[in-house]
Order: sequence, then C-alpha cells, then structure tokens
Amino acid sequence: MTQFTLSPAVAAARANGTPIVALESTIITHGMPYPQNLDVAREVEADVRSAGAEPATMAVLDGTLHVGLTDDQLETLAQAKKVAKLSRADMAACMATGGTGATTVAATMIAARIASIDVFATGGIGGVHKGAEGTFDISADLLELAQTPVTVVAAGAKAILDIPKTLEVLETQGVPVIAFGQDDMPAFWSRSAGIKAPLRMDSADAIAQAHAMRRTLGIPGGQLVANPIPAEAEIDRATLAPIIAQATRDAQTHSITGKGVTPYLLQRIFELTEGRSLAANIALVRHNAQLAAEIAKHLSNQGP
Ligand code: PSU
Ligand code: MN
Repeated sequence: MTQFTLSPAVAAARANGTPIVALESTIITHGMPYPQNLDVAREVEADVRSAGAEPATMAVLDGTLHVGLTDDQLETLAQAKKVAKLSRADMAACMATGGTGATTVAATMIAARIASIDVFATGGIGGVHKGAEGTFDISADLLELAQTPVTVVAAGAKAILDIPKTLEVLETQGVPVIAFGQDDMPAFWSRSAGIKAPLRMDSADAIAQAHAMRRTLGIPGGQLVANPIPAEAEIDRATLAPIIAQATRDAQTHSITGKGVTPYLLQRIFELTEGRSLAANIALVRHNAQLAAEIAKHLSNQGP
C-alpha cells in the first residue's frame, strides 16, 4: 500500500535535487474564500519556485495523500465543498475511507515527514485559544511541532489566539520559537505581539543549521519560525483588538466549537475588516513562502 503520491513536479524536483517546500491546503479550503484562495495558492507556489525551490501542496484526494498538487487538482480543491479539515486525529481515517480532506499545519507536517521534506510554509499556526482554561481548545498543531521534525515558517500565532499561553505550551513541549530578524514575537496580521520571542535569528542559514543541529542531537520535533508580516501590509494591534474581541464573542454566541472555531473567526474578521485581513493574510503567506525556500536551499546544501 503506497502511503502517498508525488506530483510530477515534485518527483522531478526530487530527482534533480531541487529543494522542496511543503505547503498546507486548509488555508485554501477553510482559511480564505474562493476565488482569492485559488489565486493565493498559485501565487505562493510561484513564490517558492522563483526563490529556487519546488512547492509541495499537501491534500488527501479520494483517499490518497498527494505531495504536490497539479494545477487542476489545486483548482478543484479550491472550489470543492464539504472538504474535511484534517489534523493528526483524522488524517488516517480519511485516507482509509477514501475521503478528501485538506491538511492543517499538523497534518501537513506529518505529510512532509513521510515525504522527507524539512521545511513548510504557512500563514499562522493553530494555538491556544482565548478562554482555553474553560474550553480546553488547544490546537493539535502545537503537539505536532513537539514531535515531527519539520521547520514551520509562519507569521507567528494568529492574534485570535492567546499568544502568551501558546508560547507557554510551546516552551513546555520543547519547541523552539524563532522570531526572524527582530526581538518581538510577531502576531500574524501585526508585526509585534508586544512580547519578546523566545529566540531570534537573522538568517535562513542559521535556521537551517539549528534544524540540522536538532537532528544531530536526536531531539524530536520541529521548529517554529515566526516571520513578521511585511510592514506595508500589517494591520496594527490597536485596530484589530476590538475586531478580534467582537469575532470571539460572535463565536460564543453561535456556540462554535472544535474545528469550526478557527475558520469561523477568520471569516468573521474578514467581514469585520472589510477584506483587509485577507490582503494582509495573502502578503504574509507569500513572504513566508520566500523565507521557507531560502531555508530549504540551505538545508539541501548541508546534505541529510
Ligand atoms: N492560518 C490561517 N488560515 C488557516 C489556518 C491557519 O491564516 O486556515 C488553519 C491552519 O491549517 C491551522 C489550522 O493548522 O487553521 C488550525 O486549526 P485549529 O485551530 O482547529 O487547530
Ligand atoms: Mn481547536
């Protein structure tokens, strides 16, 4: 039984020794509306390619885990309704039953690991939700980072989350959180969460070396690189705070729980910012794709 299928482009990259960057698909199916989601998915892939690496967007299609999607598959997924949102808990069940699902950060890390891909670019990871002391809503992404050896480039944790609690869980789990090029922890739509990040690095090479050093030391788990959104695209924290509070209240009013929480909040913030949150989201994902490609290039120069 084959576990996964490489797209023709990813198979060619592997044969040529071109570095590969994993990309998730939940951001396409549950994170952005159609047709912007398709445009962004294509742009992000193009960004990875122009930085000299090959993108591998992950998804489960009719029971098969695809490592890299063709443009037709990307288009179908972007328009599909009723696509599952797959994390560690349900990825295998989806594959075993012939289902179709998009991969979250956790599931994309699993896919990257089995395809021997070291670096993955996304927008924001899941984390500890505000009010988690009552709901226990903590994303499986955090526990995946603790056990799967992939370097994940994100723009920090989404501001819809409780960022200090998210950092505490990552620290407990032994996950290095590395702010790129600044001391402060980025907060997705904003460049700073108003708190210092645990670690700082200023080059893709240093991040690649830290990844390799963890492997040498036999430390399981990955690294979280928190890359601040480009300044011209950021929405400042003061503008966002009341909007996030409103969206969080609305989620409670509508009794949104479990997997529904993150997609609901993203959609609500999109409405409340009249699309500005989406423009920022697009800018930061593209920026992360470029950094991930640089890290992947440094890692592939070091050999396995
Ligand atoms: N960030 C975005 N859009 C998204 C997500 C993150 O800008 O759609 C997705 C990612 O796939 C992440 C998931 O892994 O949300 C986290 O979901 P949850 O909080 O249910 O674990
Ligand atoms: Mn959750």
